[in-house]
Amino acid sequence: MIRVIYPGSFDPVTNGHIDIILRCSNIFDHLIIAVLKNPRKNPLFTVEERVILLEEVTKGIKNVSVDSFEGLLVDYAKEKKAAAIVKGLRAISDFESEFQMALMNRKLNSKIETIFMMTNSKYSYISSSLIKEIASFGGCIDEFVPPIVKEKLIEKFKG
Ligand code: COD
Repeated sequence: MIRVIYPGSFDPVTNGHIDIILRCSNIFDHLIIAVLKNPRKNPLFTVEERVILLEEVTKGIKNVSVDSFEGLLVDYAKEKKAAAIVKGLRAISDFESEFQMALMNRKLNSKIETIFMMTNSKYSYISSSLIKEIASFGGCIDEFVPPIVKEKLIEKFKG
């Protein structure tokens, strides 16, 4: 049984994240999507809202579950008996920070591997921050997020 963790902020989940989730669900026995509770960040969606959105958009995928965590990712991975951490890579800029985090995570726990999934070129330019910015100015985000996420973004910016 190979269980892996896909960690992130997911503020909110985008089609780029979903593509990585779907591809991982075809390779591994079980994928845990782990939403970081980070008190130092100022997210648009609460952790609970982000978890609900992820559950909603992945409900048809049997070997995927959604959870949240705080503290060090390597400690969470150990607790969940995960074989590896999965990260998505979009560009060279992602690589630099992800490379640093992968090496640090290995230093903190030598048993945990980091696996990188190359972005789908269709989604390579999508990020949660850009989507939030576009939505905040009333731009069209249909191609970038599932309809439920679009709906929640519109609600947030109306408020
Ligand atoms: N295509 C492919 N992959 C994508 C796309 C896309 N369009 N968009 C995002 N991704 C990937 C990202 O590269 C990332 O791997 C993942 O999806 C999640 O992305 P985000 O933006 O939602 O989440 P991040 O990058 O803010 O998450 C950072 C972590 C939560 C993973 C990190 O901060 C962490 O591990 N924190 C825990 C504390 C800890 O252990 N710190 C020490 C680290 S060494």
